[in-house]
Amino acid sequence: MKPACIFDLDGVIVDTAKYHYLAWKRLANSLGFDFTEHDNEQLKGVSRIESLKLILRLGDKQLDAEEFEAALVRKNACYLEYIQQIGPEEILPGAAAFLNSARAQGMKVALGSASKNAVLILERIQLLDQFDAIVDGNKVSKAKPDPEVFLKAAEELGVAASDCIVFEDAVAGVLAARHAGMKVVGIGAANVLDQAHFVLPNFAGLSITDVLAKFA
Ligand code: B16
Ligand code: MG
Repeated sequence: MKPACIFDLDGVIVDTAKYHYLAWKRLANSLGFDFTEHDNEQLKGVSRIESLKLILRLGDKQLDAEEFEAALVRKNACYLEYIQQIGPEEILPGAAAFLNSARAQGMKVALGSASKNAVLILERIQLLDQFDAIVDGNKVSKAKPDPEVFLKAAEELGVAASDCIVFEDAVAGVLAARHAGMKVVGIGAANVLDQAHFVLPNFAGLSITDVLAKFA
């Protein structure tokens, strides 16, 4: 069977990590501690709830259940303010052309993202109609590195997990793809994403043919 592609969103298709960072920083500051860009690295691919737990640990801060829920709502409201401003110019280098190259080969394409805002972001960057299936944080109950998001994407596409190639920028996401029994291409730094089959710095100048050649 023809392989299918499953793309992570934040950090693979679009650069939204900086907006997550700004929103979490504002929340942390309002709770009385700082949150650095370095800390933010740990949140890549991590769900909203797990991200807040991690941030509170970093700030040595405890919230009761009601405050925790309110903090999640505040962070997302702030993130949405940033997201409303984005457009296709925020698509990462080469990502749209790469996606197109897979579709042009007749390959099925899915999104596999932890974000509950994925559809809104795809709308804003005008790529919503480029996916045969979209599995996001609203459709899964277990966060990456659990394989649920990618297994669901394969199921929605009607392809076997072993026929899927996942593109991921986060360690948790690479592990999720591995746990799903899929091939995985890391997008980012090779020393960080060392569990991927191979790593590309980004999609610039590449097409799906280059990736398929590596797996041949
Ligand atoms: P939201 P991905 C992930 O998206 C982000 O990398 C991560 O930083 C974020 O906390 C998570 O989505 C949840 O996002 O708050 O929008 O639901 O990389 O899996 O596409
Ligand atoms: Mg990501």
